[in-house]
Order: sequence, then structure tokens, then C-alpha cells
Amino acid sequence: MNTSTAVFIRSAPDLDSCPEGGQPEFAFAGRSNVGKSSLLNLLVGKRDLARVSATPGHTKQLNFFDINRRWRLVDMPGYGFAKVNRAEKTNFTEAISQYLVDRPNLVCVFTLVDSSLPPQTIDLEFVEFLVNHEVPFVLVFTKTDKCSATQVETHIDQFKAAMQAWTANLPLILTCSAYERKGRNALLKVIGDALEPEQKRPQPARAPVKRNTPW
Ligand SMILES: Nc1nc2c(ncn2[C@@H]2O[C@H](COP(=O)(O)OP(=O)(O)OP(=O)(O)O)[C@@H](O)[C@H]2O)c(=O)[nH]1
Ligand SMILES: [Mg+2]
Repeated sequence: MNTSTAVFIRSAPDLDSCPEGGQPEFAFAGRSNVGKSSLLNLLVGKRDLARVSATPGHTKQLNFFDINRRWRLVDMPGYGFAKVNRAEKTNFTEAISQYLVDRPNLVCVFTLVDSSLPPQTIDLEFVEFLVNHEVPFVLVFTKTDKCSATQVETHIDQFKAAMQAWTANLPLILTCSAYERKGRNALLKVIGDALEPEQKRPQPARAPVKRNTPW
């Protein structure tokens, strides 16, 4: 799997504005500032295709990128960012949840979690939302350069334990560091497998309970 061409298609504030065509889509979701745009750039081998910023909440819409004229990457706004006015926040959260639940060509959501932190409630709630809506996802622990390998492992184990409190099905778990350019191949393998004719797509996990949207 390589990414020979990567071209920005458009930004979409909501599901109705998303591009047509039905190419398979792989989205990057996660808390503001977790490193979604940076990881997307690492994947396509371009430093500034998706905008990276130290200011949380930088990505405000769904940003679509065409890869190899065959599939798409979608850079999503982060959740858990409060410094927007109420109306903007409502739009932004609706866009996230509607896209995730109702986009037929969404194949997998790479759900990014900061590996340098112990499990955060908002991340666990987001994952629970994905499970409850049967959205296929892979967990990607980001910024592994920020702490020791042991700490990363501990945080992943804690996250898994927190999930196991309410679901028996754990997703595939990957790690990455955009700074150290690590993790690219494993993500591309997930995408490559999902695009194969005999699909090995990440399957949605199922949870016993349904809860409302956490945001
Ligand atoms: N240490 C470290 N910092 C990183 C890494 N990836 C991204 N960052 C930094 O984290 C900050 C946020 O990165 P972004 O890629 O813009 O994060 P985002 O999740 O797209 O943020 P929003 O669009 O605001 O939701 C920037 O200052 C990046 O330089 C990483 O692997 N390691
Ligand atoms: Mg971003």
C-alpha cells in the first residue's frame, strides 16, 4: 500500500456537504490536539496537507482528501474543545456524530488517544458511542515520543481495562508518533486490508447497552 497521490477535495460542515462518489473513507477522530492532522500527514508523506496547530480546535470541519483516486482520508474536528461559541459547538458536534453514524462509505474510524495520558472519560465515552452505533474503529495511541514505552503500555492497558468493563470486544490497537515518524506502515496495512477484494475490514464491536451521544 502506498499513497502516490494525495489531494485535498473539500471541507464539509455537515453530512449533506460531504463529497459524492462513494469512495471508501477512513476517518481520523479524537480529542482536540491529539495529533489527527499530523498523523494524516505522516500517512500521505506530506508535511502540510492537513493543517497542524498547537492551538486546540484548529480543524473545524470534516476535511476530505483523495488518495490514489481510489479512497479517501477524512480529517475530523476534535471533540472536547470548549473554546467555541455555543452555536458553533452544536454544529460541530452534530457534524461529527452524523457523519460517523450515517455515512455509508465510511470504512473505519482511526480513533486517536494520547498515549501520554491515563484514560480520559471523554475518550472512553467517544469509544462507547462508536461501539453502540456499530461504527468500525481502530484505536491509535499517539505521541509515543512524549513518555516512556512502559508508561505507554500502562496507559493502553488501563484503557483496555476500562473498555472491558462494558464490552467483551476490544478493537485493534496501534501506536504512533508523528514526530518520530512511527506507526505509518501499520495504519496503511489496515487500509490496504480493508480495500482488498476479500475484505478484512475492522468489524464493529457490540456493546450491551445504548447510551446517548456523550457531547
Ligand atoms: N510530541 C508530539 N507532538 C505531536 C505529535 N503529533 C502532533 N503533535 C503536536 O500536537 C499538536 C496538535 O497536532 P495536530 O495534528 O494539529 O492535532 P489535531 O488532533 O489535528 O488537533 P485539532 O485539529 O485541533 O483537533 C501540534 O502542536 C503538533 O505538533 C507527536 O507524535 N508527538
Ligand atoms: Mg486537526
